[in-house]
Amino acid sequence: MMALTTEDHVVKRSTQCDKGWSLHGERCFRYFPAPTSWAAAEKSCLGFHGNLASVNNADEEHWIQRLARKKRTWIGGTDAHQEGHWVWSDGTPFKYVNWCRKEPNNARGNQHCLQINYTAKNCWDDNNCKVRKGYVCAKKR
Ligand SMILES: [Ca+2]
Ligand SMILES: [Ca+2]
Repeated sequence: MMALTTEDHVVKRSTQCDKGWSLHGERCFRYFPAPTSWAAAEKSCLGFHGNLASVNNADEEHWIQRLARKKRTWIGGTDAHQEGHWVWSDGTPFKYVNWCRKEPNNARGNQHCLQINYTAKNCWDDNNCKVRKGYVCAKKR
C-alpha cells in the first residue's frame, strides 16, 4: 500500500468537496430536503462549517435551482435584523437579486427569509421564517 504524503491530502482537500457536497465555483453546495425552519436550517449549515447559500449571479442561481430540484427552498437571505435591508447570512454583499414581481412584500409584516424557486418563474419570495422547507448550504471548498 502506498502511503499518502501530507501534500497529497492538501491537494485532495483543495480540489474536492466532502462526500454529498457538489463543487461549483469556489464553494461546495448541498441540498437538504427535510422541511426545516430558516433558523434551524442556518444552524444546520453552521454545523458543517458553512452557511445557508448566498447567490451572487444568475449562473450560481441556476446551479442552486437545479440542486434543489426546482422546489421552494430556503437560502441565506434575510431582513430579520432590519426590515427591507436584505443581507446574506455568510456576509457576502447582497447585490444580485431575482425577486418575483411584487416581492419582497413582507406579507402580514412577518416575512423575513428568502425562498427560491417561487412560482413558475423560479424567482425569489420573502416568506415567514418559521415555515419549514428544504434548504441549500454552501461552504468554502
Ligand atoms: Ca421582511
Ligand atoms: Ca412574500
